[in-house]
Amino acid sequence: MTSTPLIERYRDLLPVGDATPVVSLGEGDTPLVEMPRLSERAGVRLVAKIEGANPTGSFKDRGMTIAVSKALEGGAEAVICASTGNTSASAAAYAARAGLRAAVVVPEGKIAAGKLAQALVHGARVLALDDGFDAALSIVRAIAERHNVSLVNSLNEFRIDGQRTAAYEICDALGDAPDALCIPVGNAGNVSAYWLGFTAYRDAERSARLPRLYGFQAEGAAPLVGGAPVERPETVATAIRIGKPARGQQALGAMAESGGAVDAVSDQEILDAYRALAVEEGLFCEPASAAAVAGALRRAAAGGFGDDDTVVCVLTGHGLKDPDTAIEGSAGLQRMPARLEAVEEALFA
Ligand code: AN7
Repeated sequence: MTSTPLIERYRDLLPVGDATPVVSLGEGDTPLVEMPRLSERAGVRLVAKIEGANPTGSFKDRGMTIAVSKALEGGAEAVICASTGNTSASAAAYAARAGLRAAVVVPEGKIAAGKLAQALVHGARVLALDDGFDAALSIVRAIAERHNVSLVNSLNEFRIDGQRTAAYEICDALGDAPDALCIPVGNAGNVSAYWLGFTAYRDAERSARLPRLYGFQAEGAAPLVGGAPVERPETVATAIRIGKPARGQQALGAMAESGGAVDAVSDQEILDAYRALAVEEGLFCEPASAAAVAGALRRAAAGGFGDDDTVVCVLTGHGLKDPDTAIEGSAGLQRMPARLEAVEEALFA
């Protein structure tokens, strides 16, 4: 049997009808994995939701399956998005699957190599701007208003509807919502979607309670923490290099209503968490995703969780997305001649 599309698994909670074509690459149903070593260090149970296990390697696929299915149903000729990388990879793949054209607009030089490779290999038109994500988003919004192309950024409600399903899966796996959820925040669509998902599931009596939501931005790109747009956002976590989050107000409302908070973590904390995940837990995520774990570790150290809490960290994207960051900070290669003695000496001397 082939994988059940996300749309079919949660059809009753999604805005699809009998006439909606199902454009699926086998998204969702991602692993929920204990992090025993980091839990021990934090003094609280930390669990990872591995969104890098989605078909294009990020959580964006949950929203894209709905957004592209609805674009096809609605007769769009093409899809368009601005992106720090993952949205463009996902849009390109789902558009290819649907037989639609895709155009993606990205900040030049600030998108990780794997993501660029994905957009290109799936045949999208890739336009690289001499400016950041925020400028790209305002341009594609204007284009979508003037032409018959469907905007598939998270401003598109269908994206948010699809991304709610991650919350459903977490409740199904744990038997209820966790005590807390830690998540990276860029354009603020995903944290907003999780909150809608947790509340919808509780309202449908498929879970009993709601979690506290803790969102984490990078210090150099933290408009929601600072309370004002950031003109020149900078961070090693290029996925969340966003200065004017489109769903910022909604996300702030969601985090406050949940009893959680928004905070910023430094690039050093992000990279430390990124290495610890890889070396101590065998989990390879991209830097933006590690911001959730950096935030959880910081919050735990400050006594911000209960001893018996279960804290889910959303690892939003796969580490292979950004091979440059992985290699740069690593121990590197040890070159040597192809002789048994040389290898033996290197390993055992
Ligand atoms: C790995 O691809 O904005 O707060 O254009 O790729 O919903 O924006 C990506 C965002 C977290 C933040 N982790 O989610 C894009 C884009 C990863 C991401 C986020 C992104 P939002």
